[in-house]
Amino acid sequence: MRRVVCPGSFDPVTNGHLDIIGRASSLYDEVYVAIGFNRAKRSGLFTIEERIDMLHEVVEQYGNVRVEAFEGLLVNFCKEREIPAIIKGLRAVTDFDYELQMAQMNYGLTEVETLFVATNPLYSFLSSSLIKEVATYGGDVSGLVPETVLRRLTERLAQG
Ligand code: COD
Repeated sequence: MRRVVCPGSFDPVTNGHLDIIGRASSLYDEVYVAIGFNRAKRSGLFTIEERIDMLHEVVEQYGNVRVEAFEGLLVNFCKEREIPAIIKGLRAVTDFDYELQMAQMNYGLTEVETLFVATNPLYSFLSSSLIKEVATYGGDVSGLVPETVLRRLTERLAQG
C-alpha cells in the first residue's frame, strides 16, 4: 500500500490545496491530509474541528483520502502511521527556500521523503492568508475556495 501525507494548516482549505490533494489521490493508494496545530497557540480563523469538517466535505469525492489533525513533528505523524513520504505543492521560488529546508530536516530526522508537485498555474497565487484578507475586505473569493468554505467564510466574517 503506497501512502503519502499532504500536510498544512488549511485555515481554510483552498482550491490550491485541493488540487494537490486530488493529484496525490490519483498517484497513491492512500492519502493522509494532516492538519498541523499547536494547542498552546490557538491561532487561526477556524478551529481545528471546523478545518477537519471542511476538509472532510471536500475530500469526499476521492475514495482514498483521510483527514487527521496532529500536534508536534510531522515526521512523528508519518512514523506512527508508516507513511514514507510527504507531498507538497510548490507555488513559486518564494516557497522553495523554506520548503527545501523543511524537506532536508525531515529527511535528516527520519528519512521521510518529500515530493514536490508544481502548482496548477490557476492557483499559484493562492494562499489561505490571502483568501482571508481579501474576503475580510469584501473581495470576491468564489472560484478560489470550495463552496462549503465560501459559505463558512462569509458566515464567520459576518460575525465580526
Ligand atoms: N497551490 C498548491 N499548493 C499549495 C497552495 C496552492 N495555492 N497553497 C498551499 N499549498 C500547499 C503547499 O505545499 C503548502 O506547503 C501546503 O499546501 C500547506 O499550506 P498551508 O499554508 O495550509 O500550511 P503551512 O505552510 O502553514 O503548513 C506548514 C506545516 C503544518 C506543514 C508545517 O509547519 C509542519 O510540518 N509543521 C509541523 C511541525 C514540524 O514538523 N516542524 C518541523 C518542520 S522541519
